[in-house]
Amino acid sequence: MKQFLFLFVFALTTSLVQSQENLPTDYLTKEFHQGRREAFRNLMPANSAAVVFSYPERVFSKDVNYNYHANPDMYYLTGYKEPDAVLLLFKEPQGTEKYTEVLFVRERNAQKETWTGRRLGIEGAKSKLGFTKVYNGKDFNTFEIDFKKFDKIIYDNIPTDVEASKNIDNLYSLLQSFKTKTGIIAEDKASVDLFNNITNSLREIKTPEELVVMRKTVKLSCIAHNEVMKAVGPDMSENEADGIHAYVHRHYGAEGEGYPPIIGAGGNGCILHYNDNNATKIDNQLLLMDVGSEYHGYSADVTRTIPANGKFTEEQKAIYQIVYEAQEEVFKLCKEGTPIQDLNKRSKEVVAAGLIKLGIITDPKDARIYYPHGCSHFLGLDVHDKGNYMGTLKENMILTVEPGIYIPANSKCDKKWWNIGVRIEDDILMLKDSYENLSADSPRKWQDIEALAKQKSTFNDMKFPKI
Ligand SMILES: [Mn+2]
Repeated sequence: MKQFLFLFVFALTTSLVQSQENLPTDYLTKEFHQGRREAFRNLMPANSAAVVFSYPERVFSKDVNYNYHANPDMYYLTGYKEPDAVLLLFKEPQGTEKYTEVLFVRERNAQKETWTGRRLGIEGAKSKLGFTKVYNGKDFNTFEIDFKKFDKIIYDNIPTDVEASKNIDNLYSLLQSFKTKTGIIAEDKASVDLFNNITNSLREIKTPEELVVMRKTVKLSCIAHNEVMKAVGPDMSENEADGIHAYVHRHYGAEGEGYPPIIGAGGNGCILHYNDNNATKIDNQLLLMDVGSEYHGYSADVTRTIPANGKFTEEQKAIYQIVYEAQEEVFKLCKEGTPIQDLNKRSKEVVAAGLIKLGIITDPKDARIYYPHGCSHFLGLDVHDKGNYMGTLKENMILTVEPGIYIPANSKCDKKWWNIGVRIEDDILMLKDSYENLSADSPRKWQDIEALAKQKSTFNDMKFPKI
Protein backbone atom coordinates (compact mmCIF):
# COMPACT_ATOMS: atom_id res chain seq x y z
CA MET A 1 0.00 0.00 0.00
CA LYS A 2 2.79 2.37 0.95
CA GLN A 3 4.59 1.61 -2.28
CA PHE A 4 1.47 2.24 -4.31
CA LEU A 5 0.96 5.58 -2.57
CA PHE A 6 4.57 6.52 -3.23
CA LEU A 7 4.21 5.78 -6.94
CA PHE A 8 0.97 7.72 -7.11
CA VAL A 9 2.45 10.75 -5.40
CA PHE A 10 5.57 10.54 -7.56
CA ALA A 11 3.51 10.44 -10.75
CA LEU A 12 1.38 13.36 -9.57
CA THR A 13 4.32 15.59 -8.70
CA THR A 14 6.29 14.91 -11.86
CA SER A 15 3.31 15.41 -14.13
CA LEU A 16 2.76 18.91 -12.81
CA VAL A 17 5.25 21.69 -12.54
CA GLN A 18 6.94 21.30 -9.20
CA SER A 19 5.68 23.49 -6.43
CA GLN A 20 7.88 26.37 -5.40
CA GLU A 21 9.93 26.52 -2.25
CA ASN A 22 11.32 29.40 -0.23
CA LEU A 23 8.54 31.82 -1.02
CA PRO A 24 7.97 34.87 1.19
CA THR A 25 5.67 34.08 4.09
CA ASP A 26 4.43 37.61 4.77
CA TYR A 27 1.99 38.15 1.94
CA LEU A 28 -1.41 39.59 2.82
CA THR A 29 -3.58 36.74 4.06
CA LYS A 30 -6.54 35.26 2.21
CA GLU A 31 -8.66 36.51 5.11
CA PHE A 32 -7.56 40.05 4.26
CA HIS A 33 -8.67 39.72 0.64
CA GLN A 34 -11.92 37.99 1.69
CA GLY A 35 -12.57 40.87 4.08
CA ARG A 36 -12.01 43.43 1.32
CA ARG A 37 -14.51 41.65 -0.93
CA GLU A 38 -17.01 41.65 1.90
CA ALA A 39 -16.45 45.38 2.45
CA PHE A 40 -16.86 45.98 -1.29
CA ARG A 41 -20.14 44.02 -1.32
CA ASN A 42 -21.43 46.06 1.61
CA LEU A 43 -21.08 49.21 -0.49
CA MET A 44 -22.79 47.79 -3.58
CA PRO A 45 -26.38 48.89 -4.25
CA ALA A 46 -29.22 46.35 -4.11
CA ASN A 47 -29.49 43.90 -7.01
CA SER A 48 -26.08 44.70 -8.47
CA ALA A 49 -23.07 42.82 -9.80
CA ALA A 50 -19.45 44.00 -9.97
CA VAL A 51 -16.95 42.84 -12.56
CA VAL A 52 -13.18 43.33 -12.18
CA PHE A 53 -10.70 42.45 -14.92
CA SER A 54 -6.98 41.86 -14.67
CA TYR A 55 -4.65 44.31 -16.43
CA PRO A 56 -3.45 43.49 -19.94
CA GLU A 57 0.09 42.28 -20.54
CA ARG A 58 2.37 44.73 -22.35
CA VAL A 59 5.05 44.19 -24.99
CA PHE A 60 8.62 45.07 -24.01
CA SER A 61 10.18 43.96 -27.29
CA LYS A 62 8.79 41.71 -30.04
CA ASP A 63 7.90 38.46 -28.27
CA VAL A 64 9.03 39.57 -24.80
CA ASN A 65 6.60 41.20 -22.37
CA TYR A 66 7.27 43.59 -19.53
CA ASN A 67 7.24 41.94 -16.13
CA TYR A 68 3.56 41.60 -15.40
CA HIS A 69 2.02 43.93 -12.84
CA ALA A 70 -1.40 43.03 -11.45
CA ASN A 71 -4.31 45.46 -11.48
CA PRO A 72 -4.16 46.84 -7.90
CA ASP A 73 -7.96 46.57 -7.49
CA MET A 74 -7.87 42.92 -8.56
CA TYR A 75 -4.97 42.25 -6.21
CA TYR A 76 -6.71 44.09 -3.34
CA LEU A 77 -9.90 42.07 -3.75
CA THR A 78 -8.40 38.66 -4.53
CA GLY A 79 -4.63 38.42 -4.04
CA TYR A 80 -4.50 37.01 -7.58
CA LYS A 81 -1.47 38.37 -9.42
CA GLU A 82 -1.69 36.71 -12.85
CA PRO A 83 -3.10 38.10 -16.10
CA ASP A 84 -6.23 36.94 -17.97
CA ALA A 85 -8.58 36.81 -14.99
CA VAL A 86 -11.98 38.19 -14.08
CA LEU A 87 -13.73 38.50 -10.73
CA LEU A 88 -17.51 38.64 -10.29
CA LEU A 89 -19.06 39.95 -7.08
CA PHE A 90 -22.78 39.90 -6.33
CA LYS A 91 -24.70 41.91 -3.76
CA GLU A 92 -27.18 39.11 -3.22
CA PRO A 93 -26.44 35.35 -3.17
CA GLN A 94 -26.93 33.72 -6.56
CA GLY A 95 -28.31 30.35 -7.68
CA THR A 96 -29.05 27.32 -5.57
CA GLU A 97 -25.48 27.35 -4.23
CA LYS A 98 -26.05 30.89 -2.92
CA TYR A 99 -22.65 32.07 -4.11
CA THR A 100 -21.65 35.75 -3.93
CA GLU A 101 -18.35 35.61 -5.82
CA VAL A 102 -16.76 33.81 -8.74
CA LEU A 103 -13.17 33.99 -9.92
CA PHE A 104 -12.00 32.98 -13.40
CA VAL A 105 -8.26 32.27 -13.57
CA ARG A 106 -5.59 31.11 -15.99
CA GLU A 107 -5.79 27.39 -16.59
CA ARG A 108 -2.87 25.32 -15.40
CA ASN A 109 -0.76 24.02 -18.26
CA ALA A 110 2.45 22.09 -17.60
CA GLN A 111 3.95 22.97 -20.98
CA LYS A 112 3.21 26.70 -20.71
CA GLU A 113 4.32 26.78 -17.08
CA THR A 114 7.69 25.37 -18.14
CA TRP A 115 8.13 28.41 -20.37
CA THR A 116 6.47 31.32 -18.59
CA GLY A 117 6.20 30.32 -14.97
CA ARG A 118 3.96 28.72 -12.42
CA ARG A 119 0.23 29.31 -12.37
CA LEU A 120 -2.01 29.25 -9.35
CA GLY A 121 -4.90 27.58 -11.18
CA ILE A 122 -8.28 26.63 -9.78
CA GLU A 123 -6.98 24.60 -6.84
CA GLY A 124 -4.48 27.28 -5.87
CA ALA A 125 -7.13 29.98 -5.98
CA LYS A 126 -9.29 27.87 -3.68
CA SER A 127 -6.61 26.90 -1.16
CA LYS A 128 -4.42 30.02 -1.20
CA LEU A 129 -6.96 32.77 -1.91
CA GLY A 130 -10.00 31.34 -0.17
CA PHE A 131 -12.44 31.20 -3.08
CA THR A 132 -14.95 28.37 -3.32
CA LYS A 133 -16.21 28.99 -6.84
CA VAL A 134 -13.31 29.19 -9.31
CA TYR A 135 -13.21 28.37 -13.02
CA ASN A 136 -10.76 28.56 -15.84
CA GLY A 137 -11.00 31.69 -17.98
CA LYS A 138 -12.20 29.71 -20.98
CA ASP A 139 -15.37 28.84 -19.01
CA PHE A 140 -16.46 32.46 -18.54
CA ASN A 141 -18.13 32.53 -21.94
CA THR A 142 -20.42 29.61 -21.11
CA PHE A 143 -20.88 30.44 -17.41
CA GLU A 144 -24.61 30.71 -16.83
CA ILE A 145 -25.51 34.08 -15.42
CA ASP A 146 -28.14 36.51 -16.62
CA PHE A 147 -26.47 39.90 -16.24
CA LYS A 148 -29.56 41.60 -17.61
CA LYS A 149 -31.47 40.84 -14.42
CA PHE A 150 -29.29 43.21 -12.37
CA ASP A 151 -30.29 46.84 -11.83
CA LYS A 152 -26.65 47.87 -11.93
CA ILE A 153 -23.41 46.38 -13.21
CA ILE A 154 -20.37 48.00 -11.65
CA TYR A 155 -17.05 47.96 -13.48
CA ASP A 156 -13.91 50.03 -14.00
CA ASN A 157 -12.80 51.59 -17.28
CA ILE A 158 -12.78 48.86 -19.92
CA PRO A 159 -9.35 48.72 -21.58
CA THR A 160 -9.73 49.54 -25.28
CA ASP A 161 -6.20 48.66 -26.40
CA VAL A 162 -6.18 44.91 -25.83
CA GLU A 163 -5.00 43.13 -28.95
CA ALA A 164 -7.69 41.05 -30.70
CA SER A 165 -7.06 37.32 -30.36
CA LYS A 166 -8.75 34.02 -31.12
CA ASN A 167 -7.59 32.46 -27.84
CA ILE A 168 -10.62 31.63 -25.75
CA ASP A 169 -9.01 32.20 -22.36
CA ASN A 170 -7.18 35.51 -22.55
CA LEU A 171 -8.22 39.00 -21.47
CA TYR A 172 -9.49 39.88 -24.93
CA SER A 173 -11.92 36.96 -24.94
CA LEU A 174 -12.99 37.68 -21.34
CA LEU A 175 -13.82 41.27 -22.34
CA GLN A 176 -15.71 40.09 -25.43
CA SER A 177 -17.73 37.63 -23.34
CA PHE A 178 -18.48 40.38 -20.81
CA LYS A 179 -19.81 42.66 -23.56
CA THR A 180 -21.93 39.87 -25.04
CA LYS A 181 -23.32 38.75 -21.70
CA THR A 182 -24.15 42.24 -20.43
CA GLY A 183 -25.00 43.99 -23.70
CA ILE A 184 -22.60 46.75 -22.65
CA ILE A 185 -21.07 48.28 -25.76
CA ALA A 186 -20.02 51.73 -24.59
CA GLU A 187 -18.83 52.33 -21.06
CA ASP A 188 -21.47 53.75 -18.72
CA LYS A 189 -19.85 56.62 -16.81
CA ALA A 190 -22.13 56.16 -13.79
CA SER A 191 -21.09 52.49 -13.47
CA VAL A 192 -17.40 53.36 -13.70
CA ASP A 193 -17.83 56.23 -11.21
CA LEU A 194 -19.57 53.91 -8.77
CA PHE A 195 -16.79 51.33 -9.06
CA ASN A 196 -14.20 54.01 -8.37
CA ASN A 197 -16.16 55.57 -5.51
CA ILE A 198 -16.34 52.19 -3.81
CA THR A 199 -12.66 51.35 -4.33
CA ASN A 200 -11.63 54.92 -3.34
CA SER A 201 -13.48 54.72 -0.06
CA LEU A 202 -12.03 51.30 0.76
CA ARG A 203 -8.45 51.78 -0.34
CA GLU A 204 -7.97 55.25 1.18
CA ILE A 205 -8.18 53.74 4.68
CA LYS A 206 -5.42 51.22 5.39
CA THR A 207 -6.26 48.13 7.42
CA PRO A 208 -3.88 46.88 10.14
CA GLU A 209 -2.56 44.22 7.73
CA GLU A 210 -1.85 46.82 5.08
CA LEU A 211 -0.13 49.06 7.62
CA VAL A 212 2.38 46.30 8.37
CA VAL A 213 3.29 46.08 4.67
CA MET A 214 3.31 49.87 4.23
CA ARG A 215 5.65 50.34 7.20
CA LYS A 216 7.99 47.76 5.70
CA THR A 217 8.06 49.18 2.17
CA VAL A 218 8.69 52.72 3.47
CA LYS A 219 11.31 51.58 5.99
CA LEU A 220 13.41 49.72 3.46
CA SER A 221 13.12 52.63 1.01
CA CYS A 222 14.60 54.85 3.73
CA ILE A 223 17.49 52.43 4.16
CA ALA A 224 18.11 52.66 0.40
CA HIS A 225 18.06 56.48 0.46
CA ASN A 226 20.45 56.51 3.41
CA GLU A 227 22.82 54.11 1.68
CA VAL A 228 23.00 56.38 -1.38
CA MET A 229 23.57 59.41 0.90
CA LYS A 230 26.63 57.62 2.26
CA ALA A 231 27.86 56.16 -1.04
CA VAL A 232 27.29 59.07 -3.42
CA GLY A 233 30.09 61.23 -4.82
CA PRO A 234 30.53 63.57 -7.79
CA ASP A 235 31.82 60.71 -9.99
CA MET A 236 28.82 58.47 -9.47
CA SER A 237 26.32 58.24 -12.35
CA GLU A 238 22.59 58.76 -11.89
CA ASN A 239 21.92 55.20 -12.97
CA GLU A 240 24.43 53.83 -10.46
CA ALA A 241 22.56 55.61 -7.65
CA ASP A 242 19.38 54.07 -9.09
CA GLY A 243 21.07 50.67 -8.90
CA ILE A 244 21.91 51.07 -5.20
CA HIS A 245 18.25 51.77 -4.45
CA ALA A 246 17.23 48.74 -6.50
CA TYR A 247 19.75 46.47 -4.79
CA VAL A 248 18.74 47.52 -1.29
CA HIS A 249 15.03 47.08 -2.09
CA ARG A 250 15.60 43.56 -3.34
CA HIS A 251 17.92 42.72 -0.45
CA TYR A 252 14.94 43.26 1.85
CA GLY A 253 12.57 41.22 -0.28
CA ALA A 254 10.83 43.93 -2.31
CA GLU A 255 9.70 42.96 -5.80
CA GLY A 256 11.12 46.19 -7.23
CA GLU A 257 10.03 49.81 -7.35
CA GLY A 258 6.49 51.20 -7.20
CA TYR A 259 7.18 53.58 -10.11
CA PRO A 260 10.11 54.45 -12.40
CA PRO A 261 12.75 56.03 -10.15
CA ILE A 262 13.54 59.71 -10.64
CA ILE A 263 17.26 60.28 -10.08
CA GLY A 264 18.17 63.74 -11.32
CA ALA A 265 21.44 65.62 -10.89
CA GLY A 266 21.43 69.44 -11.01
CA GLY A 267 19.15 70.65 -13.83
CA ASN A 268 17.77 67.12 -14.29
CA GLY A 269 16.30 67.44 -10.80
CA CYS A 270 14.14 70.27 -12.17
CA ILE A 271 12.35 67.87 -14.55
CA LEU A 272 9.42 66.63 -12.49
CA HIS A 273 9.07 63.10 -13.82
CA TYR A 274 12.64 62.74 -15.12
CA ASN A 275 13.55 59.09 -15.45
CA ASP A 276 16.24 58.94 -18.11
CA ASN A 277 18.67 58.72 -15.16
CA ASN A 278 21.50 58.72 -17.69
CA ALA A 279 23.89 61.52 -16.62
CA THR A 280 27.26 59.79 -16.39
CA LYS A 281 28.40 62.01 -13.50
CA ILE A 282 26.42 63.78 -10.81
CA ASP A 283 29.30 66.26 -10.37
CA ASN A 284 29.24 68.82 -7.58
CA GLN A 285 25.49 69.25 -7.88
CA LEU A 286 22.38 68.41 -5.95
CA LEU A 287 20.97 64.96 -6.57
CA LEU A 288 17.18 64.66 -6.37
CA MET A 289 16.08 61.06 -5.73
CA ASP A 290 12.40 60.18 -5.83
CA VAL A 291 12.42 56.43 -5.31
CA GLY A 292 10.17 54.01 -3.46
CA SER A 293 10.17 50.25 -3.30
CA GLU A 294 7.21 48.03 -4.05
CA TYR A 295 6.82 45.41 -1.36
CA HIS A 296 4.11 42.80 -1.89
CA GLY A 297 2.23 45.25 -4.08
CA TYR A 298 2.54 48.32 -1.83
CA SER A 299 4.59 51.32 -2.88
CA ALA A 300 6.66 53.71 -0.83
CA ASP A 301 7.26 57.19 -2.24
CA VAL A 302 10.24 58.96 -0.71
CA THR A 303 12.23 61.89 -2.09
CA ARG A 304 15.51 63.15 -0.74
CA THR A 305 17.70 65.86 -2.26
CA ILE A 306 21.37 65.69 -1.37
CA PRO A 307 24.63 67.40 -2.35
CA ALA A 308 26.79 64.85 -4.22
CA ASN A 309 29.95 66.16 -2.53
CA GLY A 310 28.38 66.02 0.94
CA LYS A 311 27.97 69.78 1.52
CA PHE A 312 25.14 72.12 0.52
CA THR A 313 26.15 75.50 -0.97
CA GLU A 314 24.55 78.60 0.60
CA GLU A 315 22.12 78.92 -2.34
CA GLN A 316 21.17 75.22 -2.25
CA LYS A 317 20.68 75.45 1.50
CA ALA A 318 18.44 78.53 1.20
CA ILE A 319 16.12 76.78 -1.27
CA TYR A 320 16.25 73.53 0.71
CA GLN A 321 15.20 75.33 3.89
CA ILE A 322 12.06 76.76 2.25
CA VAL A 323 10.99 73.30 1.12
CA TYR A 324 11.77 71.91 4.57
CA GLU A 325 9.72 74.65 6.27
CA ALA A 326 6.83 74.00 3.88
CA GLN A 327 6.86 70.35 4.91
CA GLU A 328 6.98 71.26 8.60
CA GLU A 329 4.00 73.60 8.21
CA VAL A 330 1.96 70.98 6.33
CA PHE A 331 2.76 68.35 8.98
CA LYS A 332 0.97 70.58 11.50
CA LEU A 333 -2.26 70.06 9.52
CA CYS A 334 -1.85 66.28 9.37
CA LYS A 335 -4.64 64.91 11.55
CA GLU A 336 -8.20 63.73 11.17
CA GLY A 337 -10.60 66.38 9.90
CA THR A 338 -8.27 68.58 7.84
CA PRO A 339 -9.58 69.11 4.28
CA ILE A 340 -7.05 67.38 2.01
CA GLN A 341 -6.90 70.40 -0.29
CA ASP A 342 -5.58 72.48 2.63
CA LEU A 343 -2.26 70.59 2.56
CA ASN A 344 -1.51 71.88 -0.91
CA LYS A 345 -2.72 75.40 -0.11
CA ARG A 346 -0.53 75.68 2.98
CA SER A 347 2.59 74.37 1.22
CA LYS A 348 2.09 76.89 -1.61
CA GLU A 349 1.84 79.75 0.90
CA VAL A 350 5.10 78.80 2.61
CA VAL A 351 6.97 78.33 -0.67
CA ALA A 352 5.65 81.65 -2.04
CA ALA A 353 6.73 83.54 1.10
CA GLY A 354 10.17 81.93 0.97
CA LEU A 355 10.74 82.71 -2.71
CA ILE A 356 9.66 86.33 -2.17
CA LYS A 357 12.09 86.65 0.73
CA LEU A 358 14.96 85.44 -1.48
CA GLY A 359 13.93 87.86 -4.25
CA ILE A 360 13.22 85.06 -6.71
CA ILE A 361 9.60 86.18 -7.20
CA THR A 362 7.65 89.28 -6.17
CA ASP A 363 4.05 88.09 -6.70
CA PRO A 364 2.96 85.05 -4.61
CA LYS A 365 1.02 83.76 -7.63
CA ASP A 366 4.34 83.20 -9.39
CA ALA A 367 5.28 80.52 -6.87
CA ARG A 368 3.67 78.01 -9.22
CA ILE A 369 6.42 78.73 -11.80
CA TYR A 370 8.89 77.06 -9.44
CA TYR A 371 6.48 74.75 -7.59
CA PRO A 372 4.10 73.49 -10.28
CA HIS A 373 2.78 70.30 -8.67
CA GLY A 374 0.52 69.37 -5.77
CA CYS A 375 1.79 68.68 -2.27
CA SER A 376 0.07 65.42 -1.39
CA HIS A 377 -1.40 62.23 -2.79
CA PHE A 378 -2.67 59.00 -1.31
CA LEU A 379 -0.15 56.16 -1.18
CA GLY A 380 -0.67 52.42 -1.23
CA LEU A 381 -1.06 49.79 -3.93
CA ASP A 382 -0.75 52.59 -6.48
CA VAL A 383 1.93 55.18 -5.90
CA HIS A 384 -0.78 57.76 -6.61
CA ASP A 385 -3.30 55.73 -4.69
CA LYS A 386 -7.05 55.72 -4.81
CA GLY A 387 -8.92 58.00 -2.44
CA ASN A 388 -11.25 60.96 -2.29
CA TYR A 389 -9.10 64.05 -2.79
CA MET A 390 -12.02 66.39 -2.06
CA GLY A 391 -12.58 64.84 1.36
CA THR A 392 -10.96 65.33 4.75
CA LEU A 393 -8.10 63.44 6.37
CA LYS A 394 -9.10 60.35 8.31
CA GLU A 395 -7.28 58.05 10.69
CA ASN A 396 -5.20 55.37 8.87
CA MET A 397 -4.96 57.24 5.61
CA ILE A 398 -1.43 57.48 4.21
CA LEU A 399 -0.56 60.51 2.12
CA THR A 400 2.69 61.98 0.91
CA VAL A 401 3.83 65.48 1.84
CA GLU A 402 6.13 66.60 -0.95
CA PRO A 403 6.66 70.28 -1.61
CA GLY A 404 9.41 71.22 -4.05
CA ILE A 405 11.18 74.13 -5.73
CA TYR A 406 12.71 73.76 -9.19
CA ILE A 407 14.73 76.52 -10.82
CA PRO A 408 15.97 75.40 -14.24
CA ALA A 409 18.71 77.28 -16.13
CA ASN A 410 17.52 80.48 -17.83
CA SER A 411 14.78 81.08 -15.26
CA LYS A 412 13.95 84.77 -14.72
CA CYS A 413 15.93 85.14 -11.51
CA ASP A 414 19.54 85.61 -10.47
CA LYS A 415 21.51 82.82 -12.14
CA LYS A 416 23.02 81.80 -8.81
CA TRP A 417 19.74 79.92 -8.28
CA TRP A 418 19.82 78.09 -11.62
CA ASN A 419 19.83 74.30 -11.72
CA ILE A 420 18.73 73.98 -8.13
CA GLY A 421 15.88 71.47 -7.87
CA VAL A 422 14.75 70.40 -4.40
CA ARG A 423 11.93 68.12 -3.35
CA ILE A 424 11.51 66.50 0.07
CA GLU A 425 8.84 63.84 0.25
CA ASP A 426 7.66 61.85 3.24
CA ASP A 427 4.96 59.24 3.73
CA ILE A 428 2.57 60.30 6.45
CA LEU A 429 0.19 58.06 8.37
CA MET A 430 -2.75 60.08 9.64
CA LEU A 431 -3.81 59.59 13.24
CA LYS A 432 -6.82 60.96 15.15
CA ASP A 433 -5.05 64.01 16.58
CA SER A 434 -1.66 63.92 14.87
CA TYR A 435 0.41 61.95 12.40
CA GLU A 436 3.29 59.51 12.14
CA ASN A 437 6.03 60.09 9.60
CA LEU A 438 6.66 56.58 8.27
CA SER A 439 9.78 57.76 6.41
CA ALA A 440 11.39 59.44 9.42
CA ASP A 441 14.28 56.92 9.24
CA SER A 442 15.81 58.90 6.39
CA PRO A 443 17.14 62.35 7.45
CA ARG A 444 15.41 65.48 6.19
CA LYS A 445 17.36 68.22 7.96
CA TRP A 446 20.31 69.50 5.91
CA GLN A 447 22.58 69.13 8.95
CA ASP A 448 21.61 65.47 9.34
CA ILE A 449 22.10 64.77 5.63
CA GLU A 450 25.60 66.30 5.71
CA ALA A 451 26.43 64.23 8.79
CA LEU A 452 25.23 60.98 7.20
CA ALA A 453 27.13 61.77 3.99
CA LYS A 454 30.39 61.60 6.01
CA GLN A 455 29.76 57.91 6.81
CA LYS A 456 31.10 55.09 4.64
CA SER A 457 28.78 52.90 2.64
CA THR A 458 29.27 49.22 1.97
CA PHE A 459 28.93 50.17 -1.71
CA ASN A 460 32.14 52.25 -1.49
CA ASP A 461 34.11 49.02 -1.08
CA MET A 462 32.76 47.29 -4.16
CA LYS A 463 35.46 46.73 -6.79
CA PHE A 464 34.81 45.75 -10.40
CA PRO A 465 37.23 45.02 -13.25
CA LYS A 466 38.03 47.95 -15.54
CA ILE A 467 36.65 47.66 -19.07
MN1 LIG B 1 4.92 61.33 -4.68
